[in-house]
Amino acid sequence: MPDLILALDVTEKKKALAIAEACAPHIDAIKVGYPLALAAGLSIAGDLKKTGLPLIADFKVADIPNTNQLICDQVFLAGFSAIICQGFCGMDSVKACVASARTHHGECYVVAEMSHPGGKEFFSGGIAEQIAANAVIAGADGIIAPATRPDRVAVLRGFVGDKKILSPGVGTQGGSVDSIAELVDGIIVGRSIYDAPDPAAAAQSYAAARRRQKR
Ligand code: FNU
Repeated sequence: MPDLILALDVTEKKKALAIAEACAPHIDAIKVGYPLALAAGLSIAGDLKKTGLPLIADFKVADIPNTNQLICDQVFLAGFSAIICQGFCGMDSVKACVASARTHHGECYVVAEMSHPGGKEFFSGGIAEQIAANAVIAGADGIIAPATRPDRVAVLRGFVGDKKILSPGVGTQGGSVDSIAELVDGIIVGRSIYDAPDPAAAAQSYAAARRRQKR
């Protein structure tokens, strides 16, 4: 059964914390991206830690190795347990993120292919496969691959073996739990939970849906 990860892209700090607390019993981790981190500051990690859930920083880190390492160090020192980086900057840049993760006993995930329609423009044609293979060689904990294209996730699984695949794009972007759950280790859901009239109920129903799946 894959984890259910809440993408908390809510820019009002109070609202974000209330949604996190309400959804916490039904989810396995919280993913924070630029929208919330820029609105509330990195200290949001300290506030969200009160849920007791792992916190994933989705900053899609994409710089030279030294800068990547400096960014990741700050993320882990703030209390996050995992970082998401881009893979297209090359193996050395990914390795710097992995090294920071190891130093801080955290995890590192590499975006292999993005879930939006434009994600097909540059990630197709073998690049995503190469990024996935590099992620394994760099010692990353796993990759990010699109729930909007389960066929692509199946292909990328062949490149990462037992490494984890976390998959965004379920709900608002058109991906479904039924078509992706058996292929991945984590399902990332944002708007379909936090914009729902009752976010906790929405989280509960996504949790139940992925429980019906085998993996
Ligand atoms: P929702 N996200 C994504 N596609 O959607 N990190 C990717 O390829 C990727 C991501 C994030 O659509 C996106 O930034 F690499 O509201 C957002 O935080 O369910 C979340 O996953 C999806 O949000």
